[in-house]
Amino acid sequence: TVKDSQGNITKVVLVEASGAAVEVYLYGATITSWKAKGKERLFLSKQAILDGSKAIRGGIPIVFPQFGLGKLVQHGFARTSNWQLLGYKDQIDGAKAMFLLTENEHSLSMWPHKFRAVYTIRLDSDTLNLSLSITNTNTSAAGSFDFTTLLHTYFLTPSISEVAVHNLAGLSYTDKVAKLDNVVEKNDPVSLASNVDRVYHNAPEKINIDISKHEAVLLTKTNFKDIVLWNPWAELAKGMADFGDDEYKQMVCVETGTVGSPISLAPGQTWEGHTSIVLQ
Ligand code: TA6
Repeated sequence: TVKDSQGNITKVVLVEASGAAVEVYLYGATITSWKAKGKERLFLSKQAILDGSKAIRGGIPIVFPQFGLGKLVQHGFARTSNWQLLGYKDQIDGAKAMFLLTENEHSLSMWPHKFRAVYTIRLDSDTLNLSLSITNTNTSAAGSFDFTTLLHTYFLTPSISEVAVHNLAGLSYTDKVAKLDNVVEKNDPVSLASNVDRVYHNAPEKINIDISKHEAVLLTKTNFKDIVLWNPWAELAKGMADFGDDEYKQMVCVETGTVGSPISLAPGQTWEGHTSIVLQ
């Protein structure tokens, strides 16, 4: 654990027996690095702001309780909240860390609900397993709430031109660039050669991603319905203070979330979603 001058933990470095490692900022419970088989697998902007004043540009920000624009701040407050470290273990069969976020003055000022979010990271030699559970801890019967949620994963690639995302053909997607709904994906695999910002609805549990000519990952999801595919490309990159003008060439966001339609929880109910990234 890394502490600040007041002795508060700001970052956890989790190392697994094979040498695989993740770095997690308690700010947003944001994974900022995942090294496996000796290589960094996630993109983190060289201009990412890491002092807690803005969501971290890269790694795996947690989007909760709102994906995108809406009543709350863009992508909700989870990624800009200080989570608590519940505990961590370097286990023989994998290293594990758990983080907690509950309602607080900041969240209640935007979203009048009591909740408990528990984020579990489990690391094996070639796999990163992520679980997010959300419990409605409101007491009154009227205390149901809806939310959308997503793991905003930035994959590192040597070149965006080598990226190919499989298993999306035939899906209906919302194209946020063309501002079109119900577009049917005809390509298999999908490659990116311009600004892409799409929500693929009801995507399969297994998505094969060619990261480059020589590397691939298998992204699996349970209880996350949708896949978001995003690359800002050159124009939008220029307008992002925490993102280098050319960094769009080294990243692709392939995100697992339930964003098309909200999840509803009555008091006492829990939703849990899982995502794993396996090196191929
Ligand atoms: O990943 C999809 C998306 O919703 C894009 O529309 C883009 O806004 C991106 O998230 C990044 O959002 P941010 O608030 O982190 O700049």
